[in-house]
Amino acid sequence: MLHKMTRGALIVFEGCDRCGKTTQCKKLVDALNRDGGKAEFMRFPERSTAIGQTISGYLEKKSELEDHAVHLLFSANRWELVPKMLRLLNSGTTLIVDRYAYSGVAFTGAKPGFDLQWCKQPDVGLPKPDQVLYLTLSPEEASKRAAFGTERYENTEFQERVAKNFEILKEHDWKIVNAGKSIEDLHGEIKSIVTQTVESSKDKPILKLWS
Ligand code: FDM
Repeated sequence: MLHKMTRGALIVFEGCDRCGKTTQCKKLVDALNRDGGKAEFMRFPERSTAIGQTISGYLEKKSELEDHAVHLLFSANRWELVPKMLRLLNSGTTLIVDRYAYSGVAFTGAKPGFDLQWCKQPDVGLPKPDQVLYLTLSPEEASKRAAFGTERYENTEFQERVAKNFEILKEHDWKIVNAGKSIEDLHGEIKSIVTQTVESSKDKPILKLWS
């Protein structure tokens, strides 16, 4: 008997700096693969491409770029990965993605003179996540963690403006997860949410973001 191939789910992690997004993404990919599913880790910016290398130089403060121009590069970096994302999703692989268009809007929108509506436009039509997990951390918990690094945007004042933008971008179906707990407890909570999403997305079409 022929079985219809079911698709993978598009799972996006967003949240503040140092809330443990990357650690959780990687643990989740390992757990899903161990359970017999197919899952892959992706992150944005994806620094390995030509566009990604330009972005990386900018984040490392090795180069300067005009704010609108770099915003469009971050978006282009997502669009250039869309064919790969769709290929993987349609072949049944769940994608666990560390940052996506919401970071794009929240970060650029934290710069003076930027309007969130303008910021969203270049990402309209990207594959829409089946689930966004938004990791939050209280300022007290955040201050207990390692200090900020030296990349662009890594300072308290900017991050506070970013957090406000995430609050505005947040949609009713986001899962808000308090990251102020142990790695294992957080992982357990996330895994149970994502396992349900993987199941419920199987027969649904992939929708388009913000359209
Ligand atoms: N960032 C990330 C943006 O400004 N725009 C974007 O579209 C994306 C995806 O880049 F400061 C910022 C957010 C963060 C930096 O850092 C990437 P990490 O530590 O590699 O996630």
